[in-house]
Amino acid sequence: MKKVITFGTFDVFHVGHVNILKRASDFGDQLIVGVSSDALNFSKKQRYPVYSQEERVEIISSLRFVDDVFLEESLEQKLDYIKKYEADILVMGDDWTGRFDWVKSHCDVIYLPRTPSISTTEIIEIVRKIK
Ligand code: C2G
Repeated sequence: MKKVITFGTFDVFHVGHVNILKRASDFGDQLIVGVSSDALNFSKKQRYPVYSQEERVEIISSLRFVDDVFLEESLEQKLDYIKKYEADILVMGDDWTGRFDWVKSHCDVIYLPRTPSISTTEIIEIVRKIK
């Protein structure tokens, strides 16, 4: 039984999020997702996500290729989460390339190419312009 773990905010859920979660799930038998908390987002970006952490957890939990979801409270706790969920593989988008290589002593780390031309920031900009 191979367990895959991945992390993300998944705010204003879009097809790029679907793609990475689907591809991550193909690397093992179970996919566990750490959804970054509102407080973690605020500390990184000085703004809260559009969707609350409860809504984001509910959306991710409803996907058929996701088996377990938890709240990611801090980036530094990656290894604790990997150990707790006994993950064999960490999958992240390639905007994070190299950033989590330090957990390689405990599990495989794979960075997958992002889906081009779509992002939460871009969607927010487009919606802002619509009057
Ligand atoms: N993603 C993607 N293609 C896009 C947009 C996002 O593959 N067009 C991927 C990202 O690379 C990431 C995941 O979707 O792996 C979630 O993206 P974000 O919600 O932007 O997550 P982020 O804020 O980067 O949080 O511990 C790490 C953080 O929790 C990651």
